[in-house]
Amino acid sequence: METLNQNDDYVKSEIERSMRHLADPKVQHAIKVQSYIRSYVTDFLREAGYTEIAPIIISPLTDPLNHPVYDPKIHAYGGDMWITQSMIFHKQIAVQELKKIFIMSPNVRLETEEKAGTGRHLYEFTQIDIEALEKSREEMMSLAEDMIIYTISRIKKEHSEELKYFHRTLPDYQKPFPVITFREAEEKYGKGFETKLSKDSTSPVWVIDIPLKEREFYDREYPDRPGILRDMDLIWPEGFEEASSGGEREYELSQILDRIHKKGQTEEQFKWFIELAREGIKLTTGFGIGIERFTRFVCGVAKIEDVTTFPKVPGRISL
Ligand code: ASN
Repeated sequence: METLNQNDDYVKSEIERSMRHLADPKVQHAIKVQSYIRSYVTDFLREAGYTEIAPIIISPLTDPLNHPVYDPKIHAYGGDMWITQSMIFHKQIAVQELKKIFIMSPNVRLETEEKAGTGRHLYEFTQIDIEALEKSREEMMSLAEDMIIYTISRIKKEHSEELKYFHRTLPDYQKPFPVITFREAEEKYGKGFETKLSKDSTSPVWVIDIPLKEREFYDREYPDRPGILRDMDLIWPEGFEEASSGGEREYELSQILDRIHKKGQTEEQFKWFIELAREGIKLTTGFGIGIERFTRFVCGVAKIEDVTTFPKVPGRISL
């Protein structure tokens, strides 16, 4: 197979596409909205006592994810490192000392080609990733609600011209957002309920108690409900689907090992984290919200590519 990034015609057409994209007024307006969202969520978190830490780009430890992606592995210095898929473990470690943190965290997830047309997937994106020490899931859900309400209300107040450009009206969402358990959602909407739940909702809605088989190993199990986790996803309304995922984290070594085995993963893959857990870590809880998805929702646009400068659509090598 010819390597796409070595073909001159491909490079030329991609550059032209990038230039057209950047010149598109819709894209320019959405990028402004993204910039306001970045500013308001960080204002809110600093005010709430959270410290911003710098993103990690490469490490021997990253999120395994619970869905198949191409391996972003780099071989260097006689060992393997991964490009960050999420900073989950770094959050959990840093917050032991810093107590309340957030990161504007660029993530690379080399999604498979069939995700190209979803309107929701980019293989490089940024999430605002938040973690706090010894807080409960419910406390963090409340923080997320305040953050979203604050951000949307500032955009409505200070940048109504941008919402007008997109013919977008956003209600004043009320706290607490509705909550549905994973089981209730499956009973009501069937398997893979996210699209239906999102279309059926007029407010962001929480899905809680997501089972282990649907998640990575690191979220915390209810002590008395094996296989059910103290975690939460936030779903945007109006069909915009997933906004956020998060949960309380497992912190006891025996639980962490048990979970890695149950998920069919190897201790070798997580030895840096296992070693830390052996030293002793405390309960932490957090979540991450995709900035591009947040922007897509606020602008009400169909394609996530339209809210960012250099979109990386799965399957395409792009600038
Ligand atoms: N940021 C997410 C969390 O805090 C993890 C992820 O992005 N996979 O749970």
